[in-house]
Amino acid sequence: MLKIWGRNNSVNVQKVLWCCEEMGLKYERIDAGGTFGVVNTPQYRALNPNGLVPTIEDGPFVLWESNAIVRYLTAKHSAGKLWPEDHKVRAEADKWMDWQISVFWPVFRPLFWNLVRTAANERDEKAMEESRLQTTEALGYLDNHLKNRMYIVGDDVTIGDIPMGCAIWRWMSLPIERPVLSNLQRWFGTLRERPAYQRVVMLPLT
Ligand SMILES: N[C@@H](CCC(=O)N[C@@H](CS)C(=O)NCC(=O)O)C(=O)O
Repeated sequence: MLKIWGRNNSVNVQKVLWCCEEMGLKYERIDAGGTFGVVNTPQYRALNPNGLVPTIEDGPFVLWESNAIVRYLTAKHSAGKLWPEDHKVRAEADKWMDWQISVFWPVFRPLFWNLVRTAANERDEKAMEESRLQTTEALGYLDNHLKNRMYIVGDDVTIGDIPMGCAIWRWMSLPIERPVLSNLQRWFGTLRERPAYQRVVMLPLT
C-alpha cells in the first residue's frame, strides 16, 4: 500500500492526502515532522535528504516534494480527472501549483507562522502586517483569475486547485482582517462542500 510520511497538520502533507482522498486511493500515513520528529533519523534522511515532509513510498519508488507527488499520483490514478490530459489545461494547472509554492506561500508564511506556531509575546508584528498586505495583493491575482471560473482550471477540481485549496483554508481560518475577494470566496465555498477536503484539510490550525 502507498505510504505517506508526514504529520497531518502540514500544508504540504495535506496536498497529498487530499488528492488521495479525492481518488479513493488507500494509503498508510506515518506521523513525521514537527513534534513527531522522525525526519532527522538516518532512516528518514535516506528517503528524503531534506528532512522535510511529505515523502511517499509507492513500492520501491520514493518521492518527495508535495507538488511532484500530487502530479505523480494523479497522473497514475486520475488521468482526465484530477490530472488534466490536455497539455495547455495541465500547464495552466501547473502554473497555479507552482505559484502557490513559489509566490503565495513565501509571502503568507510569516503571518501563518507567527499566528499559529509562535507564542503571542514573541510575535513579529511588523513582519505579520507586511505578510498580510503582500498576501492580500497576491490573492487578488487569484481572485481575478477565478472571475469567470468555478475552479482553477476546467469544470471540476484538478491538481490546479490542490495546493492553493490547502493554503486558502489557512488564510480563511486565521483571525485577521481580510479583504472581500468574492470569486475566491465562491471557490472556497465549493471546496468546503467536498467530503475529501473536509476530512483532511479542514482541520484546526495547529
Ligand atoms: N517544497 C517542499 C516543502 C516541504 C516542507 O517545507 N515541509 C514542512 C511542513 S509543511 C516540513 O517538513 N517542516 C519540518 C517539519 O515538519 O519537521 C514540499 O512541497 O514538499
